[in-house]
Amino acid sequence: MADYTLYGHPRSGNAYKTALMLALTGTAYDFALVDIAGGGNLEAAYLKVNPLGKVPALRHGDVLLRQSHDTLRYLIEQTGQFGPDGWDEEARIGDWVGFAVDFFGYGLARLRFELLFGAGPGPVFDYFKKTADRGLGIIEPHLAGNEWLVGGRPTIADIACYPVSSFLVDAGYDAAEFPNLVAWQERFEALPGFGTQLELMPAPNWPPAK
Ligand SMILES: N[C@@H](CCC(=O)N[C@@H](CS)C(=O)NCC(=O)O)C(=O)O
Repeated sequence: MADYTLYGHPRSGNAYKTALMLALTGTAYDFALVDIAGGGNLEAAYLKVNPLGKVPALRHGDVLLRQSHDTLRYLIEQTGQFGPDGWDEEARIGDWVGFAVDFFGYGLARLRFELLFGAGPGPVFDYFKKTADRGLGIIEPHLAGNEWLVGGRPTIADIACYPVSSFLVDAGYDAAEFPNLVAWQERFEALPGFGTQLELMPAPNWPPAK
């Protein structure tokens, strides 16, 4: 049994952030599948782990974390990897960790959800597309002159942003229009320990047959 247990599901971009941080830091973990697609996150057993009924959760001994970004910061402390060098970098990393929520979480992730699991194109899709477009309009030019989001090396800024960025095509975009983002994704995917959502959070019968 590993010291860490990750509760998650391969549909979840937020759980993928934690799974990537564990994998990229070489931290062994047991994976506990929470069936968010079937409502398992709202069952009593899981609500004892996370009363908010969301994934991820990360257990490490007596420590129980229920916010993906806390898991990233906690694992910096535990492993000494992917962290900032000083307060200025910490603040810039915070910008991108926030960006991952504000523009990718409420943009790309919603579009992909609508197209794959929701109502498809329509007013909800159009509403979130404005946010997704704004986000892509911020990150694409930033990556024109930067190999990594902050400080010239991979940090939790990249780990926070990569998961939902990988939904680009499923969210209805043409990857060819975002060459800097795609080049950054390729650099990220070449990091030792990288795995896909399904590799890091295996689930039988996922994705569902269409
Ligand atoms: N603030 C949380 C958000 C977690 C979250 O939204 N998780 C989603 C999956 S990406 C979830 O569990 N959704 C299931 C539900 O709300 O029913 C974090 O960053 O960890």
